[in-house]
Amino acid sequence: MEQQLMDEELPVIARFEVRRRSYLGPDSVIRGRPPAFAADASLLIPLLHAMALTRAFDLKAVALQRTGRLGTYPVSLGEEAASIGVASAMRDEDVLLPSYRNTGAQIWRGVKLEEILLFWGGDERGSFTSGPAHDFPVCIPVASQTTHAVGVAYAFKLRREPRVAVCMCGDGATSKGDMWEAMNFANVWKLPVVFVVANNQWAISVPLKLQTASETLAQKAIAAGFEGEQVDGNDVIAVRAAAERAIAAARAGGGPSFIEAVTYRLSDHTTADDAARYRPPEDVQARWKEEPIARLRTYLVNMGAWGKQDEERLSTECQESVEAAVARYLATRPRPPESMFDHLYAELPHAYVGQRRELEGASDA
Ligand SMILES: Cc1ncc(C[n+]2csc(CCOP(=O)(O)OP(=O)(O)O)c2C)c(N)n1
Ligand SMILES: [Mg+2]
Repeated sequence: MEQQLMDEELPVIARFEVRRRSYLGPDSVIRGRPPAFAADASLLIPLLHAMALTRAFDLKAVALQRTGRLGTYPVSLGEEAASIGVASAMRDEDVLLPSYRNTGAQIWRGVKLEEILLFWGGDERGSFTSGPAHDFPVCIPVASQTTHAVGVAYAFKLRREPRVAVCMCGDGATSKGDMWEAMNFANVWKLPVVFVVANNQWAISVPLKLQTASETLAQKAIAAGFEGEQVDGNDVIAVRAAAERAIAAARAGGGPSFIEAVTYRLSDHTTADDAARYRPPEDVQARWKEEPIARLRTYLVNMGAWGKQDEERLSTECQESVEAAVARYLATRPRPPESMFDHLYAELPHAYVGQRRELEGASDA
């Protein structure tokens, strides 16, 4: 009788690796071999601009919420590079499926600041944006956009369109069944979809180590048979490079990829949260050393491409854009109450016709 193999003598039939991409460190020094755009200030300055505008907008949105002029708002403080690095790698014809924390990506795609305010002010007209009409509205139900993205990518494949669905979500989303189902079929059907997970270490008050025992989130793609890469999510150069590569591969028929952008949520979860109740402020303070905006700014300064005057001009421009958008938002009249019946049915059922008529003229708006 043949001798039984010891467990450690069994043949290894598969091995997997997860790579990590980072170029611009917290010290603003470049390491490794970044793509050519890392040396091109004319491409980097718009990234800095968009990140600064996102931050100025967030700050103002919180002030509006605190004074009763906006609903609950999710700040993306510290995570601007993840949104903008990815959005800047997309083409107009690609489709963005954002989470609620991708304000920066929306801004990059051309959504107006007042439209974002309308959305968070509870006005659905904020989902009808000046950005590409095919982009999806902000997704609040965690991970549900992952399955939508697979549907979008399936349509691209069916129609033979060289377009890519770019789906953004958080670390918490990787624990949802939807995400697994989406990733599974994305690769069974070799669809042009890129899953980007901003791993900001928290899902409201749940820290990453209680979320998953996985060493990385990127490896979750491996079970579905495709590549997962981890990237320094506060290094906008690395995020953009990773997204460019994944999007190009998807467009060329290479199927899905997964990018885990490691970052840190410097703010409360939303304006309805008080993170000081579950994480020490000193921990958050320590993370400020890694935030993405100062990192890129110092790099540009060291390149001789950015100075004090540029910074002052940028700050004034951001301030002015935000203030002007807030004025337009506040001047937008609410929709009349009877509009709640619109867009629900192709033909309004009889029972509602009377109710709609009753409300007409009842509003002083
Ligand atoms: C399906 C679903 N369950 C629960 C919630 C409530 N909820 C809102 S945000 C959130 C945490 C999400 O964390 P993560 O995916 O890491 O994204 P982050 O907020 O950190 O960007 C939860 C549980 C929700 N919006 N949708
Ligand atoms: Mg999170």
